[in-house]
Amino acid sequence: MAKKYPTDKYTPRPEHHFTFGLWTVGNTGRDPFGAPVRAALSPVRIVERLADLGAYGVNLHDNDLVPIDATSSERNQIVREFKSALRATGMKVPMATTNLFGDPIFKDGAFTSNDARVRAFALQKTMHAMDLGVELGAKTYVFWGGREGTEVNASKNPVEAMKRFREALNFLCEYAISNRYKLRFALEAKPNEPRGDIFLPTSGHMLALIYTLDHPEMVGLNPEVAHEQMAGLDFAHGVAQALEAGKLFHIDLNAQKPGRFDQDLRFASEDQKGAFFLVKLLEDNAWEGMRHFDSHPYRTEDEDGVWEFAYCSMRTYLILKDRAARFSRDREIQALLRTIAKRDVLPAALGKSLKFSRALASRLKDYSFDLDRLREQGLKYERLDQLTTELLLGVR
Ligand code: GCO
Ligand code: MN
Ligand code: MN
Repeated sequence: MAKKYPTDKYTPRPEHHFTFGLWTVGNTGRDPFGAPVRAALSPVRIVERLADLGAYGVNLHDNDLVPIDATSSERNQIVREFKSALRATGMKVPMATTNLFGDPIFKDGAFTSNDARVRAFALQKTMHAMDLGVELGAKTYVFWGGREGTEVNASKNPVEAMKRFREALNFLCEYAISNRYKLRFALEAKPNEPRGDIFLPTSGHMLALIYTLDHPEMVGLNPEVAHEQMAGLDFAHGVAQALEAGKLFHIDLNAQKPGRFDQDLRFASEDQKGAFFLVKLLEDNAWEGMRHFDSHPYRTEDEDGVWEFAYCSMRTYLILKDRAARFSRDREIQALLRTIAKRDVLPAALGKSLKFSRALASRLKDYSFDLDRLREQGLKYERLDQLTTELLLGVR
């Protein structure tokens, strides 16, 4: 990539903490209508190439690395080779997860399956996958319930499904605690696909569930750009709520056009303004998590295109980060923001804050507002948005 792109402030380096799933760059382009278009890449090759490009680490599902039917000696051999590639490159595995959707066993869900044997097997598989993740150094463990849903509403009791999902998470928190694993769990919501409807369809639903768990302090969120956009939501707003609640444990960066299937496009290849406000949010708040890409190269690409995709995911993030810094330095934008801040002051008669007291409540009930003035003021958001747009389009 060095030849194609200059070495500059947008050049990714390990300290930027960019990570990729093995399943992302490793995606072979198979889709419901067509066969793979690229050969599978070995995990060792992925680690080596991503390290060359400046990534910090890779994340994985158990079966991205170890096939589901591997014997224990095959498993150990694979893990040994993988660890030596990590050692040689300095790459890390900050996050691990379980594939609870690929095998036909999970066709009607894992933790919410109607079949108790499937639910038990899902726990068994997850415990082994947690052991693997911890062995590789993972600190975050993601739960994406891809098959936890229905096409046929009559087939599952949705109230019971919540209880089953909670029971599984409680079990696995206890498993982590009893093994002294320093893992934090990150729940990932998605409204549909591969199921017609998936339970806990948005980050907000997930957040509400967390506070009903036995160990809410261990559990947070892994919001994904595409998944919230599929639900028609503003991603940065959802992420901000998670951040404010101390629950943003991980993030899946990608892009999506509205009203489509889960496209898993390269980060910021669509909706650059939404991506900008996301990067600005993470950077302005000095969020310490990994900048993880959960996206796929276009099906038109050969292996070169895969590495172009990976490099440019990181490069675009850094360009947007630079734009966010520029936004903070832009005099005209900052002057407009100061006029907004100036309105954030209560009339002297009301005091400094709107925190309840009986005295404030009674003063407030008697206070007479200049309502016409409030009605008539223009807020200058047209100007603010145009300046933001010009900044993003590179003319500021
Ligand atoms: C998807 C999901 C997955 C998960 C991954 C890790 O829509 O396919 O986003 O990529 O993020 O399984 O849990
Ligand atoms: Mn994801
Ligand atoms: Mn996805």
